[in-house]
Amino acid sequence: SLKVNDLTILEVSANTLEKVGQDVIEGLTKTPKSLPAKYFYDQRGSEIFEAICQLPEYYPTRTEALILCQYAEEIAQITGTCELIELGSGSSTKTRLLLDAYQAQKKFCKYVPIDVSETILKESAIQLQKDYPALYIQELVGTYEQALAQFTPTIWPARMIFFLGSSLGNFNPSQCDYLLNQITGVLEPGDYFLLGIDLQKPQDILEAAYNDSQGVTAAFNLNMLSHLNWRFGANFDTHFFTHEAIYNQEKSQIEMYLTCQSSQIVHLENLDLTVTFKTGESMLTEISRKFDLELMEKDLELKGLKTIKIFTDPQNWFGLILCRK
Ligand code: AVJ
Repeated sequence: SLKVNDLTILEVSANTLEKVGQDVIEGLTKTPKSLPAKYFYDQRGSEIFEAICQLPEYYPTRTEALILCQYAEEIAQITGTCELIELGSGSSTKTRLLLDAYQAQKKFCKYVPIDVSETILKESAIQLQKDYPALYIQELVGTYEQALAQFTPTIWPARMIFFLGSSLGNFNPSQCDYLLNQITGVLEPGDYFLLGIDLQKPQDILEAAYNDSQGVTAAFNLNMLSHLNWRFGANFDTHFFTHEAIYNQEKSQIEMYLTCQSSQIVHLENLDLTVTFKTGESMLTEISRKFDLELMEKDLELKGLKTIKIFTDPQNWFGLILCRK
């Protein structure tokens, strides 16, 4: 752990559970090719994501913020003073709605933001500490899996893990099971879990949200290749790839692809890997599942998480589930 501007930054060893880049090797050597969505979030990727959140077509962020705005007080009332652990905190913008509610009720909390992007995590924590002087902040750099493996029982009256923005939607059903079990494992009976999920809605609205007219989502998708270039010494030429996002009705998920427009040979020096792309070959970079609230409630119940309350917006576009172990 190191001290920066009076903030303690715990860095989870990137090597604890998987060899760095092993997932990239696996994704690029299978057919069809795919890459884990976490590689979107280097510094630039996190910045582009912030821009996505402001897009007129991208409804999830503002819809979830609206719900939080309306119900944060109630959530703070229910949980009381607690240790707040956020998975994928990014800029912590929506989190402020929760922190405001706890502060207004004089419930002094500890906040543990977790993110793979160290820069955005540090910058946000410094700004948060200025705005919430009584808040004890301890940020964690790492993947959800790495970070969750660090927790031991808390000395705080309760703990609430929260996972906003429907980032759970990036995981397929078996990965979801693994993550939800890991989350349950960090909670003691009486602790809370707050989950934000994007809900099923007409295809045209969904596809517009991932094919914005300004091309910000395309830049976000392509940036994953630039990220691999600096992190793994790769030589992807982003000019040869194009962004695609389609809604898969059967699986109720948006699928984002990078499609190669001419045949390519790409070398990833640090991974000792060479891969070839055929003309027109598509690589899956993200799934974004659109959930059903009742099914999710049942799923959580099976994991030992009992739903206390469900919050939604008037259009039922997005849902927040508050549950207790
Ligand atoms: C942050 C993963 C929830 O799936 O909607 C936004 C990421 N990808 N536009 C999503 C994303 C393309 C976002 N999550």
